[in-house]
Amino acid sequence: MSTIVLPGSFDPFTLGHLDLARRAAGLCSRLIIAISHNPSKKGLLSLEARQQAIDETVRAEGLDRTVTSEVLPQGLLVDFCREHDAQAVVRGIRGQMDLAYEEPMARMNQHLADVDTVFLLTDSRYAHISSTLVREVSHLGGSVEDMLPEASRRALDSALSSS
Ligand code: COD
Repeated sequence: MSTIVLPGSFDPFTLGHLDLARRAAGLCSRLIIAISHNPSKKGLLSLEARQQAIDETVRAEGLDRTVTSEVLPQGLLVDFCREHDAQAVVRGIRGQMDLAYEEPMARMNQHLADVDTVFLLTDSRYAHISSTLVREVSHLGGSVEDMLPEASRRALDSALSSS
């Protein structure tokens, strides 16, 4: 049984993330979406709200036989991979900037625990979408409806109305 971990902040989980998860799920028998608090990013949704939106989306897309989600505990991603018997991490590459950000992390995870990273090139329909820009656009009153699955839209609306 092959297991791959898709780590990320997913704040919120976008159509780009969904496309990545769907394609990664096709490469393994189990895909774990690991939701992380990234200290270098200012968060909006709680980790629980992100997980709920991901789980609803995964069910709605019929991916729940292969894809599960977990909140990443504090600590190293490679320890999480070891605990879950995962052979690799998967990450999406939208362009050169993503590659520059990902390369040292992938090398470090390889060095620490022999955990490889599989990179998937983002579908060009989603290459301009990032959670950071989605948060900014929606915060400033712009529409992000066509960038998010339904459950993420609801989670974002609810977080914005209570912030
Ligand atoms: N289309 C396709 N893929 C996309 C899109 C899109 N539109 N947007 C984002 N993605 C990809 C990203 O490239 C990334 O691969 C993945 O989706 C998740 O993206 P984000 O932005 O939600 O996640 P990040 O980059 O904030 O994730 C942070 C990590 C989980 C990498 C980080 O917090 C971490 O590694 N934590 C573990 C601690 C650790 O082990 N540290 C040592 C690392 S060497």
